[in-house]
Amino acid sequence: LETEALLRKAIKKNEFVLLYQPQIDAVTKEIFGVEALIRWHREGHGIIPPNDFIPLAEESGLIVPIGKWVFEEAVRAINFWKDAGISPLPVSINLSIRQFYQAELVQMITSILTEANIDPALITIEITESIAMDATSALPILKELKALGLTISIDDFGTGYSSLSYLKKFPIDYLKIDQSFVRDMTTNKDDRDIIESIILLGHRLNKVLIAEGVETREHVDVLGQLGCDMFQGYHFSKPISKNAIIDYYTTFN
Ligand code: G
Ligand code: G
Ligand code: MN
Ligand code: NA
Repeated sequence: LETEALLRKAIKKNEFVLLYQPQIDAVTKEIFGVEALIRWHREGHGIIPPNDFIPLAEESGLIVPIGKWVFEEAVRAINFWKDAGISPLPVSINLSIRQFYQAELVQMITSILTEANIDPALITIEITESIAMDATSALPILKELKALGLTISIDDFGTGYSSLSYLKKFPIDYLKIDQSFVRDMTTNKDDRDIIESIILLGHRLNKVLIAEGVETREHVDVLGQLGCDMFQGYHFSKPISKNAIIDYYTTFN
């Protein structure tokens, strides 16, 4: 309850910060889009990573107002980049299952996009396989979001307790290859074979493949040979501020 009160205060005091990690096109090597990743700048305690407060935000339901703030801030960033004169950058936003239980998720997203005059195609929703397995609550909402023009992405692909059947039920555009497979892919043949198989499966189903945790030049080379479409990881950039995204863009595009 203590931390819950602190989270409430953090919302009021506007202590959350959104960082953006570049996603790189494997062919052009240009920035294609970004993933939004939240941080809590807690007074007197420095920067708190999401794994240390998102679970509590989910339990307490505070993920709903925090999630709303994430959308508002992401949309401000899109317009900020637009004003800076760089070509539109799609933003991927992580959604917790708890956010699918809120009645007005679609309404909330629609009104934020309409008010800011943002093309829905610039927003990608990232969900995990466990959310996809909760088909009764997630599927109708994802279909609505897809119909609005948003892009749907499966995060941490291949690591959840799930069956592959959701791949045909859900309107999925992107698969994100989990960083646990990428980490050892150059030393562990099983990991490399799993990645190769995910890419074959994904492409056969017309999905765009994004590799996470791309840390080395060797990762880039092997993933490129395997046909991966996009890269995200420290080899290119850590998550950075919306100002720094402009510097990144002007340096590399
Ligand atoms: O940035 P970092 O790698 O520390 O993120 C850790 C986890 O926190 C990731 O699994 C990510 O999905 C989650 N996360 C980051 N930002 C958000 C957010 O805005 N909303 C939700 N629900 N989860 C987030
Ligand atoms: O679970 P999700 O994929 O949403 O979270 C991604 C997490 O991975 C974020 O916390 C982000 O900071 C982190 N991350 C991003 N790139 C790399 C990387 O190249 N290596 C490692 N170890 N972590 C990364
Ligand atoms: Mn993610
Ligand atoms: Na991931």
